[in-house]
Amino acid sequence: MDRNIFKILKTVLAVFLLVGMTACKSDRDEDSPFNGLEESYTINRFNVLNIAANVSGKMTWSIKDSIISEGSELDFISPYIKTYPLTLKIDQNGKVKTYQSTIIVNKEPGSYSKYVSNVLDFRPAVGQFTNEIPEYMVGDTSSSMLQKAKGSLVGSNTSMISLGGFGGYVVLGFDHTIPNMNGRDFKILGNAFWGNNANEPRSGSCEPGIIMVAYDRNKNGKPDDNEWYEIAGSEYFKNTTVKNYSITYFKPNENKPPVPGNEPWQADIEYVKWQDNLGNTGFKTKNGFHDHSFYPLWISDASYGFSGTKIQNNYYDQSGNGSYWVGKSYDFGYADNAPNNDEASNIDISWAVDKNGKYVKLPGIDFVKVHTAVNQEAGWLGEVSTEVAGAYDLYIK
Ligand SMILES: [Ca+2]
Ligand SMILES: [Ca+2]
Ligand SMILES: [Ca+2]
Repeated sequence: MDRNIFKILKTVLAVFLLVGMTACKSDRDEDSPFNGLEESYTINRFNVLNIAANVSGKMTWSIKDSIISEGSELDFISPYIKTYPLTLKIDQNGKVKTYQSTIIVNKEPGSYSKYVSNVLDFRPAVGQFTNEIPEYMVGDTSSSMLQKAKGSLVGSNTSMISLGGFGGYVVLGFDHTIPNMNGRDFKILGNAFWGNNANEPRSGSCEPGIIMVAYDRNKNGKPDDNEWYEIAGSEYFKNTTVKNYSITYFKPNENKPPVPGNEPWQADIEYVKWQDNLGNTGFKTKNGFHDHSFYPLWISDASYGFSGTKIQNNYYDQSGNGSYWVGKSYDFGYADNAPNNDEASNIDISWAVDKNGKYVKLPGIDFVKVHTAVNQEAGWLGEVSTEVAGAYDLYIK
């Protein structure tokens, strides 16, 4: 009996000791000093390597002489198959420790596409090319229209889609992370072209679209709400730009008697009613060149809306008599705002800002969203509507 009690006591004691030791061990781990970098890290190109130094102090991560991060975590990405010498300096109240490592960047298995690999969402606003590119057929739904947008935009052999007026958007995905290197990183294809007025060389058919970018930080294959950042183009910080603009379009009754305007092309000047959050309201005109619904026919709701950044109208009547309208190209940072072979169609991920307009440092991006940036009708040309004809990573040759 006594011996048995002793045995039980011994076991209980051992359990206590074990629990105590485990507790001590985990306590010690949390307070433990940074154990240094691994001897080397291996990552495939176009993938982000994350290294965290869980210790207080001022960090400086560098490759040779160039500082690549000053945060407690390093997000490293490279488009090159290469070995990089990595140095981390940690300054704790003047006491500096230096750690060395190497990052080995390998080629990915298979090969990545430089082009769009997926279209995740497509929702055009009201427009003369809505229901036309891509073409709506009876029975189409938002998911079959999304498939059509995919057919247009995925891969190297693309055709364009139209986003309609303000707010209409498309969301594109890539099969890898487009790295944010020095300078511009990716291109969005549109159908912009220059006009023939030598006094206005950078104007013509320019229908700017706001660009948003997302880095898939949580690696769930989706752009989450808190992963989106806006590319601050040349107009972003100007007081002519409206952040958080929103507009609602009301589904027209296609059988109502039209109200023709003074111009022969104005088939119905009271066609689609709209209102915005600035107290403006009006009608979008039905253009006689397009005899079909301008409201997406797969959307049955009585109204639908969009919100986002709106920039100043860029079209004006150059002829003075309504015959020749041109759009001025903005300097940088927009889609469908300059010809595809112009530097202005290339985008630098470093232009990304958060909701407060503060620049963010992204290692790269996995998703791009484009929405039509202006709410303007340019005479007989109709509404200014961004077209998207694909996109590509500038680092994959
Ligand atoms: Ca860049
Ligand atoms: Ca995500
Ligand atoms: Ca266009």
